[in-house]
Amino acid sequence: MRKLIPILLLLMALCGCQQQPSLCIRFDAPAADWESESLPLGNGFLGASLFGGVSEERLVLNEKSLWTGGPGTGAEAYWGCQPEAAAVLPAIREALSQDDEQLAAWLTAVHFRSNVPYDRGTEEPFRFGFYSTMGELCIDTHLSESCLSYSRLLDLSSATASVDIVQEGHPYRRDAFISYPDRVLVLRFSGDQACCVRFVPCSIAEGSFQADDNGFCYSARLAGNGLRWAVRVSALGTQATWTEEGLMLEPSDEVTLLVTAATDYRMNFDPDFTDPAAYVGEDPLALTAAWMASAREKGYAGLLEAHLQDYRPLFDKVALDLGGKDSDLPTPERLRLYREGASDPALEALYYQYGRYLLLASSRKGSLPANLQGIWHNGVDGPWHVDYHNNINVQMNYWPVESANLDACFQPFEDYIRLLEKPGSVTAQKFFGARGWTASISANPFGFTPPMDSYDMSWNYCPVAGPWLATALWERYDFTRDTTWLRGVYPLLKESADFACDLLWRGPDGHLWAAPSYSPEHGPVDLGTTFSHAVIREVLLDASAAAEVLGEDSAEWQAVLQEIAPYQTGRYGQLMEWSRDIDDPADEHRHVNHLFGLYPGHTLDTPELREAARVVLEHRGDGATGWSMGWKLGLWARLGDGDHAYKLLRNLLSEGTLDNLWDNHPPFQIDGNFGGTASITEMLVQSHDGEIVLLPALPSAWPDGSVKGLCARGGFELDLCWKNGILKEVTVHSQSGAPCTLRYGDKVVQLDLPAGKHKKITW
Ligand code: FUC
Repeated sequence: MRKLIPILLLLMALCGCQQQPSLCIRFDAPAADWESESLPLGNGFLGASLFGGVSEERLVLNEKSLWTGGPGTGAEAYWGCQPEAAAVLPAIREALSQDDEQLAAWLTAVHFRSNVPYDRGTEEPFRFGFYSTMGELCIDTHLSESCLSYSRLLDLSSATASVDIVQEGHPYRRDAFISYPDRVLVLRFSGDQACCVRFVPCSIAEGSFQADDNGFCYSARLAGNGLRWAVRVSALGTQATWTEEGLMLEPSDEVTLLVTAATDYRMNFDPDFTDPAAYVGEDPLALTAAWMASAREKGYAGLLEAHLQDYRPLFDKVALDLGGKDSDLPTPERLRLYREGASDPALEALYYQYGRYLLLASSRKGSLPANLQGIWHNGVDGPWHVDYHNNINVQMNYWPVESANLDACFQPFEDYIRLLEKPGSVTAQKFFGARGWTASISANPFGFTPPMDSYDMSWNYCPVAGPWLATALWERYDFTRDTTWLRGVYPLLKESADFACDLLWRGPDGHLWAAPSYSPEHGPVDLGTTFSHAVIREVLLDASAAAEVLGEDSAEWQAVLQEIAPYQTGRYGQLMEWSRDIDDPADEHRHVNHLFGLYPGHTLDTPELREAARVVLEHRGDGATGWSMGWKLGLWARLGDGDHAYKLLRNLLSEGTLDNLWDNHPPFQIDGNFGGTASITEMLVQSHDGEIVLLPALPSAWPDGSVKGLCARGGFELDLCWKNGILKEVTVHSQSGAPCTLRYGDKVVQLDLPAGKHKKITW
């Protein structure tokens, strides 16, 4: 075997399959700024951002359910906030059919709003609520600020962070990780450095400290909704004494701090709308105590082993090599050179894997889904209350979940949809007189689904938000072919399709229109925006496909699909955003929702429609917010234009990315990271049109490379290897046993692989 290794390496190099570069985000100084320089760790529930200070280590701590607001602030007022707007729909539709957009817009703005404001300053208690940081963990050390060498890094392959400091000839090291199986943050100090540990709670906490087993516990209650939460800190490897100044540690060569945290929030899929305690669950003191006792028992080595056993198999499912060399340079320096035009495909691969890392760290079974900042937040409240935005953001968070082989992260998204279903059925009924359920733009963990109290339709009116969410359910099935699971989620999809049908209205021309509708955050109120129709098409196709798999009836949806107003091309050759040809070619608005049918949907499927979509992309330009660039990257990939997609990737990394590689809206908003990862996947493999297309948008910047473990619809995993821009080899692993068609350029191969088998094809 030994003799074979050099030959194997040579063969791999010849075929462009080099070894995966090491995947680290590196800094050569402590973080001076949380947003751009801290390093994120997480297990879906608990998040921490590490600063790596020399004389004082600092970590911002988050627990994803630490939310103000909800029915605990006054159940009656919270749930009884939706007017019977449906009665006004005929008048709005009549106005639209008379081309009286002004009246239609006025009636919609006045009636399609709840009485819940989005602006925190306008009511007390604030019912919608916001996500808040728990506080900061600060560890004083014996070290002085001057050091001989310093390195701080986040290793994506092990989900561990480390800090290495050399001072006066002595090495000091810190290692940190957050374990999903043990629900604990582990922070080890090697070399005698840590001396005092303090927890500084966020300013809205009302709580108290108590000494605990070699540590302390802070337990608190939020004013307003009464949410209870607790943080426990405990030291291993030294004697620790709780004092008023903090937890004092005896000198020791190795100290491990353990942190557990929880709130009493519980997801409730069937809430009683009159119960202020509808979302109240287990006692956080008991939970954190149990996790802590077990973590202390396991010790550092046992916790690390369990963490790696959990994390590594999930992360290692995908390996990506886009060529180029890994670099020891600090990441900000690499980014600086990149912004100046340097080629760094290894940085692009790192960015890709970072999106996978971040989803694994912010979305694991049992937790709420990744929010606008994933799980990481620094402060009381934050941009858009760090909530769940249903008109692109939360969906984009989950775009890479199947294609980039992250199925372990999906469950929170399914749970989120379930959280919205029952309250969303009230919204569907009251606002639209419709069956089924839906949501609006902003949501919270307490099932908030109506539009906000605002006359500004631009951000609070989006009735197809629910159907857009529901399309993720079919996507998961289509990738996994897990029919038992599909049976369980089918009611959510069916009810969403029913809602979509009821949202439509037969217009004067005989077609069905989503009247009134709105192009997200862009307007104006319209007879039927392209976006709304595209989402409705998608959910009806998805529900029909699911019905076929399960032997259910889909006749109504099939009939409606035939009658929706068709896509229209306007005077510039553009795909029209509205029912009227009012698009402005100079408009560079960040939302490109009317291209939903190109990506993530799949109904812009003729050469003419794709050309019309291309015109829109040309008009909108290659800039905008982080998430917008992440989306455009995927849209260009779907058009098969690898070089233009690559241009968007460069823009995203250069202009929409912070030094710690977090996506920058600005401010930090995580969706662009996930959109970036999903869209890079689209450059390498696509499977939305019934075939698996290999390297559909390979840019000339990546002549040689390889990828292992990308997923395709139908239940397949793919390993690819290319050289000089040409596919050399593909291995197809079948999980479902379904037949598949592989396409590379004009060449097509049909495969009929039994489940569990794989086949390698040399192209
Ligand atoms: C949508 C976007 C904004 C921002 C916000 C959180 O409203 O239009 O750009 O991303 O979500």
